Amino acid sequence: MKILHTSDWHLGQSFFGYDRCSEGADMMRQLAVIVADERPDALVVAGDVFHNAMPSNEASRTYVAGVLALHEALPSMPIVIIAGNHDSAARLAAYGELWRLAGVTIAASRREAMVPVPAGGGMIVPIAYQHPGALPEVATAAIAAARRAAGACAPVVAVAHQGIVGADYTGHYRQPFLADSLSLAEAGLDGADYVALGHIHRPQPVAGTGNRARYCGSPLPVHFDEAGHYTHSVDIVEIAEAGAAPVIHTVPISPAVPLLTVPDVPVTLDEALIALEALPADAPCYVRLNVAVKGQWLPGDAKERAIEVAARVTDDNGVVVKRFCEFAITRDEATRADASAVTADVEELSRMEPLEAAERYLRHKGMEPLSDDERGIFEAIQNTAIN
Ligand SMILES: [Mn+2]
Repeated sequence: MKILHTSDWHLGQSFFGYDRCSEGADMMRQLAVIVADERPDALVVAGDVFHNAMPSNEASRTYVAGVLALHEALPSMPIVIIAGNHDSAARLAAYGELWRLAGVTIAASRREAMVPVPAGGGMIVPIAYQHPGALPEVATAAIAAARRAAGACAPVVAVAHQGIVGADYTGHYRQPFLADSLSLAEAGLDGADYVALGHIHRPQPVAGTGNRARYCGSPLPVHFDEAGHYTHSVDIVEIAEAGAAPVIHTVPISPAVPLLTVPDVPVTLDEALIALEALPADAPCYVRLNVAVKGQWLPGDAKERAIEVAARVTDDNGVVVKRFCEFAITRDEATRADASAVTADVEELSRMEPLEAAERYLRHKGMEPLSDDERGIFEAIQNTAIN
């Protein structure tokens, strides 16, 4: 049994005001080529198809055209898609019946999780994202039912969207709540021969499982911290029979518009602007400027200056080529020490007035202090809470 495992497409992401649909379409064209080359028995998408619960028309169109092209690349190949935490399950499932005509199974609810999809002599169990409290019972029952239906020798693959304890979130665009993480056994997923996981954007096996459970990672970086540290890719997974160790190889995906942090090390604002100016202008990129700051703040006109430098090069459609997005700020030693002095533990925080918490937060982030008006709002809140 050979499957193509992908997840976390995040179609329709708006990135600092730029629409990334065309990059998603390009990624899906690369996927279609991989499908034609590898001829897998099934393609599984382990959740976070869309970046938002309410994707734009353009994002929906990108998805429909892309999935249809994947189907046309290998019409006999079942495609199994589950909802992730970013997706609206109901919205994703709305056209489920229509998608069946193209060999696509959309699992967006508990009921659909119970219906395994036969592929390559084995069974695929789609388990849509759900509350970690509900997951174990659903997953255990679904995998056991698939095992019964498949017979003793046929491999069973579970597809799920869940944080698993011990996963490496380095570079992930958002730290998860640790309470959401379960072990593979706690999640009810340990009965499958392979667990195709989504949720974490860095490709990796689940520690201690060999390669029996893996995050394939997002095919495109969703945030600057995910770019440059590792290669984004999809996985080809081959399983000989039930109980056999999965054999994995990864196929890289190249982003149509790379996310660049410029330069590699923090420099002064002036030096960073020179580096932005010097970037090649033959292909579009997103840029985060890597700036070292003495004292608390960047100069007030830093953003305007960066936008002005970036705006000097546009493509034939008038779109800026070097898309300045934000600053990565490194503070000098003295400022860092000051920032650490404003942190508080949970106990201390629970006793703290909102005004003080807000002021400490702003100091910690190196942002400007509250104005008198803003202080007034906090004081009003505090007085309301007391009365
Ligand atoms: Mn995701």
